[in-house]
Amino acid sequence: MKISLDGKWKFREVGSLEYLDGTVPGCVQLDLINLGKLPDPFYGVNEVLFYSLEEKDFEYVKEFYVENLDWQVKKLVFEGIDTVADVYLNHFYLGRTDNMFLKYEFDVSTVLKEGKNVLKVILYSPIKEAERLKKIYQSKYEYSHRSWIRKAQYSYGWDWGPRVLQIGIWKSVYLELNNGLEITDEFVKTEHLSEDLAVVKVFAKINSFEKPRSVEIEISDSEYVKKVIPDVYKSKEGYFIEERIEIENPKLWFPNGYGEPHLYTFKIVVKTSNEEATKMVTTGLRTVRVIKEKDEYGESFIFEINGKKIFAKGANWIPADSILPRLKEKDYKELIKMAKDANMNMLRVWGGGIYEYDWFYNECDKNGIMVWQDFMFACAIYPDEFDFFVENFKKEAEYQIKRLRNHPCIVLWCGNNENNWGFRDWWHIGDPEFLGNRIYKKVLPQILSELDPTRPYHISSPYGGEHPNSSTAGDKHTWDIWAGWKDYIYYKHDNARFVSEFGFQAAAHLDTMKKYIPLKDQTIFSKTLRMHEKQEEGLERLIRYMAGSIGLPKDFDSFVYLSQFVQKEAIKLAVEHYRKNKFRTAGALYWQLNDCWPVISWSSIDYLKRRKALYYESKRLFAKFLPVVEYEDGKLKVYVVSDELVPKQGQLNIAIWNFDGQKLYEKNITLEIPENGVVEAFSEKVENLNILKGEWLYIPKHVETAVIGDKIDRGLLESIVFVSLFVDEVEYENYFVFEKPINLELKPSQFEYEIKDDCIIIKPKTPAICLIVEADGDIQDNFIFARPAKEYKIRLNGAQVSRVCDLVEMVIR
Ligand code: BMA
Repeated sequence: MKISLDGKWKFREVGSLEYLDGTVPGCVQLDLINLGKLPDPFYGVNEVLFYSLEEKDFEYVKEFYVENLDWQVKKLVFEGIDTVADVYLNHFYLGRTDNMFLKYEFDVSTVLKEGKNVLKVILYSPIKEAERLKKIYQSKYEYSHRSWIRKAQYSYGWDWGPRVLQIGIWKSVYLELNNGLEITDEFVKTEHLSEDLAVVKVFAKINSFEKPRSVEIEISDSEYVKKVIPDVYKSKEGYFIEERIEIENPKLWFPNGYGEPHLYTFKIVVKTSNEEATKMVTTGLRTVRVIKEKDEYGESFIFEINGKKIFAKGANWIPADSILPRLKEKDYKELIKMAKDANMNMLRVWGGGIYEYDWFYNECDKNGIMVWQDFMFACAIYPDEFDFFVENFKKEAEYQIKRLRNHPCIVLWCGNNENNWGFRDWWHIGDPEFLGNRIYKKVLPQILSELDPTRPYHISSPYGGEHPNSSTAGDKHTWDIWAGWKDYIYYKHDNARFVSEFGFQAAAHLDTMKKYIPLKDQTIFSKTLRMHEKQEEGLERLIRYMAGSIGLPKDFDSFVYLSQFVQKEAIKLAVEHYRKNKFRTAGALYWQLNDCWPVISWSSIDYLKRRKALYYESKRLFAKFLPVVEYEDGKLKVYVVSDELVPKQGQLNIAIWNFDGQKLYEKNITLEIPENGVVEAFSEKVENLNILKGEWLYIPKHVETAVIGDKIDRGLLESIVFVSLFVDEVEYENYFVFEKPINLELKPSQFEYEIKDDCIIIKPKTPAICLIVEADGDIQDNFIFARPAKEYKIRLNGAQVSRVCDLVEMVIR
């Protein structure tokens, strides 16, 4: 039996006389906001008001009543405490917690009373605790505060996140009362998988004072039921089952875009003379491996699911709030659905956040989203030279692996984020024995070999090859572009084997920006705006890339839109290149899907789950078929990338227009598209496209030491190419211009629109590189490129349109 201790608690700062109303799950920050004692930290510069909390200690108290103590086992369970705390029940000291990622169970059989009980949790400042540890464990290395405490690293402030050091009981608390019967360590392991047969092994440990009278496993999905009576074994540690089960004609779990992510439920029921316990495991049947084979470029890094090579398409996932207990199942449902709708098949749970809530993995299981799961270490050296730290982490790893290993969505465990790259290039310490490596290279492989040998383990992200961030093997984080200020055109030179991070910043949705930035500060360089841009020289980069791509904005609104346009253009170029390079490159996960507060960041979905231009573009970029247009060696080329596992026939239309609205060229092609590959569908010299004018313009170009004029035919600067590919009656579109927008002879688009039946229908008379529909809700598509002679029908989902504008008119010319 479970007795929940969630809900109302009392809390106070240690030393204060007054108790306030608090909530569990929750945290000090959230309680103070709810009480009106502190404002919303995300508005304006309110973040700074929260800094002083991190130096303080807090006490949470709950009085509760228990009626019946007639149980043999009485446990107090904390699903999660953030982080350093002492726990007391009825003034008896139960113990200390020091890891946010652990579940804590205390035996309270001798202290729990019938009637009134008082539970007290004293939470200590994570900063002071880090100082204390530093003093005790004198080290020659300078570890930062955050490295000492097993706590979400982003909460100390990140280059997209505010500094909000959450302190509190962030997950549920309950009493677990029983007579000793419990099912633990359940693990459904696929041993063999083919079209007609799956062989799985079901493991579970049964804690019981007596030999169970009966154990049953029921395997089911909506159409299938099978019951098995497993043998029960006894060992020194207790009773357990290890049953081999065959499922004929199994339905497999497939990633998004490759079939249904089918799930089975395994229900384990155990009975003793006086008790019954049930455990449900919902899982999917699939195989996974990373193909690492030597080839002409180095060594491949290709995910293979159910025997098929999969190009990984998706993004990096960060915690969806800086105040975690605000997150609810609904948030995860919405965000994972959005990832699925954007045709993503993989998310990487990045190591500076948290092992996500169950909701996250459940939704990924259901939606076919593969998960690259980091362990929670990021961008730092960690004190694993000390056994206390390693022992603490071992418990964390054991708990989290057991908690997560039944989720078919998880396809890879990864030791950390960027630390091995850091050893080499940031801290210049080569490949040390400690500082984290003891965990990544020794502890984790060992624990995983025992607890979950079913998935590959990767030491770090990035990792592989001679250099941790190499292009010849393993995965790579491509940051010379954006972080390194390089032009985004250089994505085309990135031949990494798997790009697990690359990204470009943009402002949040305009409405989100306006909601959190006070009106008077809605200017590009206001201090407030700069507090909502967390990367050093982030705004400088935004301006640099705008200037290099399209030009500077006329006003604040234009700034928001232009930033989103540039972000989407840069990522478009990158993803097109990476996908066209399949399987030399076998994955493209952009940094980052989501936000934890309203900020200018690399995300495609902002904190309020509003879509940025990149989100809409992602749907096109990650679709099953992608037509890519390039201008190479004087030729216009169209490639078609296919993620379909069988060959297909397609109809390709290529049309070139000038910005005045004249069609200059058109061609229709029927083509055979190879399975899971790339084909060159069209190649023609520009001379044969009826677009050249024989009139030269000079565009500035960097040659050797100076920018000089580069001669280019005016026709190229006045043209825009639209491609439309039909496969199985679905249209896949793209557009292409011969130069960056800043060099083009752009003209504002002429278009009309009407609103009918909850749709907006846009009818362009002349081409547009980017039309923006301003509406007060989430509409089906936006930031569209548009050609004449086509109507663009966009579902409004009930939103009201306030205006439709052309991005070209937002630029200072
Ligand atoms: C990588 C990530 C994050 C960071 C991002 C953007 O370094 O792993 O640590 O937020 O790039 O700079």
